[in-house]
Amino acid sequence: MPQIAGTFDAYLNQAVALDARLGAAARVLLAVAAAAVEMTGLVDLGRLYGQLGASLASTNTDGDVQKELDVLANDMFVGAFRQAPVAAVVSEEMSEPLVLDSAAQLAVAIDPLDGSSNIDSNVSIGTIFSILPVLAKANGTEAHFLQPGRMQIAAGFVIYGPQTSIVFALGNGQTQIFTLDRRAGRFYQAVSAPVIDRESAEYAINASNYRHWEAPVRAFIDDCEQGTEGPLKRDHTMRWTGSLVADTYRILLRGGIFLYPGDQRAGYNHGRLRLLYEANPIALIVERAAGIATDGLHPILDIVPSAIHARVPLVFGSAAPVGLVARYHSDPQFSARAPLFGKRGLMRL
Ligand code: AFP
Repeated sequence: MPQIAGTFDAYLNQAVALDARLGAAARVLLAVAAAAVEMTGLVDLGRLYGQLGASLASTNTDGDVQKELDVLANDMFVGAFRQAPVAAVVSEEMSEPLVLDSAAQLAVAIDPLDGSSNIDSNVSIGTIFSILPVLAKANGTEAHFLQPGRMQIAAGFVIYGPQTSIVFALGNGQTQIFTLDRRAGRFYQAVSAPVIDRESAEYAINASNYRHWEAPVRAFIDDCEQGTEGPLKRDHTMRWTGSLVADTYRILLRGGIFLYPGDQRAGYNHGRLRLLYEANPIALIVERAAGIATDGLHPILDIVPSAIHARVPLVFGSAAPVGLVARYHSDPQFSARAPLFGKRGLMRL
């Protein structure tokens, strides 16, 4: 008889029973889960939402116009946070922080629908969230969000794919994966405390940007491509979904390294991904699964944000390759060896 999986509520109740200070964050996680169930219903429709939504909007008594799914996702999650102890929200969809209950204890940063350009190609997309304690003394609302990611009380993401799952870490706990039983509308524990393999020969990067990368990143990818004939002495494989949550979920379950480095394109010198509501949540759940997350060299969770929408280069996953990339960045002698492999044509067989 298969073990009946524990429910999301039961996990949260147990965590709060062990540490009452997690009560407020648990309520925010319940709000995320409730909004995720609602979002699943819309994401499942894909383009049909556009048609059905338009017809619904035309019958809507408020005369609501048809909204892009990512704007709608923002409204949905902000609405859910109004029912939870949330003092303020930062969102990729809002230029400024939104104050909710100024007496509440938590500040939430969110990417309501990451990977939204993938909706039309039916690729998994997600909602990424970060829960921080408000500061006792803050010079303005933004100050609550300019804390290093190590201060997060909880963080994670919802992935809307073949399954809808919520992947998170709460308090000092290890990463957890709860999957939605659509029939019951409830989340059940699917994977408890996944451990990212220390080694991996699978990397995720948008290889079309090769010519824009800095030398250490080019050198590392060159060495991966050279497989058994190169300095890493093993063949590699590559995956790139264009969806951060999908790549993260795969790495949690089978290892790998994800790289979105800074590059020489205008506006990409700090990469594409945002520190507050993409890199920090991903870094927390990766570290709590025995992985590593850096900006190429330094731990993501130690970085003090310069602004609420600041971007950061992001390298995370299996400890060995992420550590190796840091060495390519930090060790001139080591990276000096690598350019011999990095120049197209030289040393290529
Ligand atoms: P969108 O939300 O615009 O689809 O971007 C998705 C994303 O932020 C992240 O989920 C992917 O890992 C990354 O961008 C893909 O970036 P490229 O399109 O430059 O490969």
